[in-house]
Amino acid sequence: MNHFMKPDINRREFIKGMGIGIAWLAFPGCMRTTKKYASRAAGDKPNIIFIMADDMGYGDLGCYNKDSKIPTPNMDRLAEEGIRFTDAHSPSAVCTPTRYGVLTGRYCWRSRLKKGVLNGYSPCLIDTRRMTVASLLKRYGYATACIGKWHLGLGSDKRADFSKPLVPGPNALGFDYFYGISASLDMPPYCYIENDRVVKEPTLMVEAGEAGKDGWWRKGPIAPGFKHVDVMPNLTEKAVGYIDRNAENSRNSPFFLYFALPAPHCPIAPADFVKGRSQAGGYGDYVVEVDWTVGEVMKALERNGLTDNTLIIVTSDNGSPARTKIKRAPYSIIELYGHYPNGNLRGIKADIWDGGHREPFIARWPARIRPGSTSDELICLTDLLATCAAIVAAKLPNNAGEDSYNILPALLGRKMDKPIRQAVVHHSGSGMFAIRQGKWKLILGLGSGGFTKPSNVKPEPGEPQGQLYNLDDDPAETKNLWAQNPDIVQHLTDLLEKYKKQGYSRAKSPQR
Ligand SMILES: [Ca+2]
Repeated sequence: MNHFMKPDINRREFIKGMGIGIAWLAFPGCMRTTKKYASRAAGDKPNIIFIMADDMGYGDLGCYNKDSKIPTPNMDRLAEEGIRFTDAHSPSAVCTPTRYGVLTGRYCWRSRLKKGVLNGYSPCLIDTRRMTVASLLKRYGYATACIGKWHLGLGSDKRADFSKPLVPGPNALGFDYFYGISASLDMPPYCYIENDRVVKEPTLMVEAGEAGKDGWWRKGPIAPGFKHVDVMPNLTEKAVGYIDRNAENSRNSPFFLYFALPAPHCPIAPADFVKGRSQAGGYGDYVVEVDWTVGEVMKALERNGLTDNTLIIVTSDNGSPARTKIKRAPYSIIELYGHYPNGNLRGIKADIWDGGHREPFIARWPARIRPGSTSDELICLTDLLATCAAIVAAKLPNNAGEDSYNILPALLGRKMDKPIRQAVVHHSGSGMFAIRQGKWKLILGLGSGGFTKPSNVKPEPGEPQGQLYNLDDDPAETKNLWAQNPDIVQHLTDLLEKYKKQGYSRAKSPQR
């Protein structure tokens, strides 16, 4: 099979395309009033697929960066058929805390994890009494699945025992079905897990991948037959199989698929069929594989007639590390290939600068979202929970989604007189804070807070204690305006303190 054949636009597709246009004309009111929207949504809930790549940058996709050295035709097409956000942020610049925020609608720094990430044996981070996107949607009749990289901890022991049931895990947090891997693909144990059991026990040992090479991973237990290079195609097959199996039922009981890809995080392990497809080395080829996966999901929707009423979102959990002379990757994508994985943004994965956490964010839902649109609305991946609540016309309980805003009005292109979010809080790999409101971004510290050196700089006496940037004039964060704008520094510092102290940042106070 040629995985890169352009999909044929046949007559059926053409007529379906016409249908989308007619649907728009039939429901013009749904664009203007939330009430009308909600009443229709209650009887016609969309399937929801949330695809999150791992370490894919803002500048990797052609639709975000015309100079990208990586062909991403499927994600570009998704953007053409939906909406592309230019100012979307992951709540953290590293893996675990972003995933916590996506599923719970709450900033992870409010949990026990104040910096860094979990490992493959860590206990479950999310309190099982807490609402997740999956448990909310399940309550509203959805079938729910998590496929891919979990990285939110399994079990309650200090160190998980993979020969025993891994409880609590995704199944305890609202997912009917889980298939995937414990953590990042460079973290042992290397084995697949289905629901709460390993598919094959990791009874063998594998040495660490060679330092400085694309294929680097940590030494540790591995299941017989497990190959890193197979993981992306296997997970894609599982996700597509899930869509096929649920297609028939989805008219009565829609599905939610949280599909967390392990690529293009290291080990850089592109499948043979994508090798050489990009002009950005193995890393670029692995992004091509991400794009292939998105294309396979789109095809599965098409062949099952589910495209129109499925909301599919594609994003990433943090910025690209650009393999920029960090730890085990002593070379630079930028220097070797002239490819800028985070576009013109400053910094890389783990940093507090936008390169660490401003993400590609594409949403397609032909029944509702106007094709080919873009939005510069400031949003955060924690917004998934409140947005899903709005889609199923549910009221978010007071003890859930403390940092989640409903971005449905922005997805639907409604005219708004003020921003949806009051502000977004950013958080770096080492736990440095920043807060963004309108054009202003305040960073509570000096340095990157992440992988770019220096990470943390102690201010000299009389020097600014942090960084203040005007992103309208200076999107690359080059001119620190802290000293000139004490009022703005004070206002944003106070707002961040308020969010920390009160335990939430969304519009309405959760009552406890
Ligand atoms: Ca990541």
